[in-house]
Amino acid sequence: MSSRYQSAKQDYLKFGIDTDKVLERLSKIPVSLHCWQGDDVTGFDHDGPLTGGIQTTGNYPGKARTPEELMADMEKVMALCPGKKKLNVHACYAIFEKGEFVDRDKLEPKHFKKWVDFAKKHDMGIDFNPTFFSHEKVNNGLTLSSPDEDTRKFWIEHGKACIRISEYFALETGVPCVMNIWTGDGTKDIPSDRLGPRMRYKDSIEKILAEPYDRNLVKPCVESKVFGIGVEAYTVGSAEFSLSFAAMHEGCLPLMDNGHYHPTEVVSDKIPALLAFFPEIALHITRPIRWDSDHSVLFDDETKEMAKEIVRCDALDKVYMALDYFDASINRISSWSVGFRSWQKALLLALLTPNAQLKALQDQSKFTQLMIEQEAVKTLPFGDVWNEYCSRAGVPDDYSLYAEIEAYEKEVLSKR
Ligand code: RNT
Ligand code: ZN
Repeated sequence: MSSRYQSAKQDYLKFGIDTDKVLERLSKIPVSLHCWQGDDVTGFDHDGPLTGGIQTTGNYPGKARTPEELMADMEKVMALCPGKKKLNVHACYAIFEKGEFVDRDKLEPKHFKKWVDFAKKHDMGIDFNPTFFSHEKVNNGLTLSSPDEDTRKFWIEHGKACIRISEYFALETGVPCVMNIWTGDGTKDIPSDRLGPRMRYKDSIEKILAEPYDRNLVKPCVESKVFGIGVEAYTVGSAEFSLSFAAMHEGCLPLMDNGHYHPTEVVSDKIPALLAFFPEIALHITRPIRWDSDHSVLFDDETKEMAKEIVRCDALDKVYMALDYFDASINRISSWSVGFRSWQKALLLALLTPNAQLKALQDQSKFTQLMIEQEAVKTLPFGDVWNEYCSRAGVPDDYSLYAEIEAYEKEVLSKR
């Protein structure tokens, strides 16, 4: 234990915070690590482009091309990041036998057995996502909201298959599976009917959720969005639509992705708003720059604020936290790790904040003192506690991270 940590521990104790307890607690909070950062959201079931209004930009060398490469890269990321991980898989990452192909409406648990083995090896639960994009049956940009009944039927069947796979994940791992429904459905230009697609989307999700499943094992979510690339004028699954759907369907969670709102809106403020109504909610943690650009998460103000709200609301077991970014312009392992580590830092900072004292000042309307104390907390020796956390987890600190990533690039990525 470093002398700097010893000294930091005393500083935090003055605010009534036991850093050892905080480190212990943080190490047990699961955060979903998305498999799709490793290959630019490509997956293994198609050769076509990434669609659905999302985009990865950049072509840094070394992208994972096979399940083996992707899993090896994830293992590297996990070895570089402190904290408990959960695995987040998309349906397009189904792993087929040689020569086998199964379309998305017919996917079965067996196509994800290798992911289960991988999760078990690392003692992780699994979250899941039907993939309603990058597929020839996306019809004029529409899937679950399509006016074409065959199209809609296909995607409903895909959703149902994913419920069954989610339940399989939960049964195999012993950890509930959060299954997130997101579609990029929408139109590029001004629609002449905004209600029709939403009514069909609503009906489709209801049909998907009519698939029998154990509510304790599968946690379905609906993710909203403001707009996507090529779908600028109208998004079927808007914020109001998705939130209302979740509110009206018991057991369905709203999922907020912090890249999916107007630039002056903040998800940190929405978290306590939803917690006033929902027993559980879900998050996609990303970093938007001017749009839903999905840059790697950093230890920036809004990231800190979101973590603070979850901790302050005593909601660590009510908020399912998943990362969702894809940067292909830099070393992908680095993007992945910096993002995961940044969210760990944000949670750590939140847990090291004397929230009860600060809340009391607000409740007593002592706003002068509140401002001073909120500022004082910012310069506490957080970095020393973070370094101790990394050291206890056996992962590199921020200063040695690059060397490890560089070595992996040299030994593994550059040979692809
Ligand atoms: C897209 C949504 C969605 C996807 C993933 C790959 O804007 O954020 O969650 O990023 O499903
Ligand atoms: Zn998302």
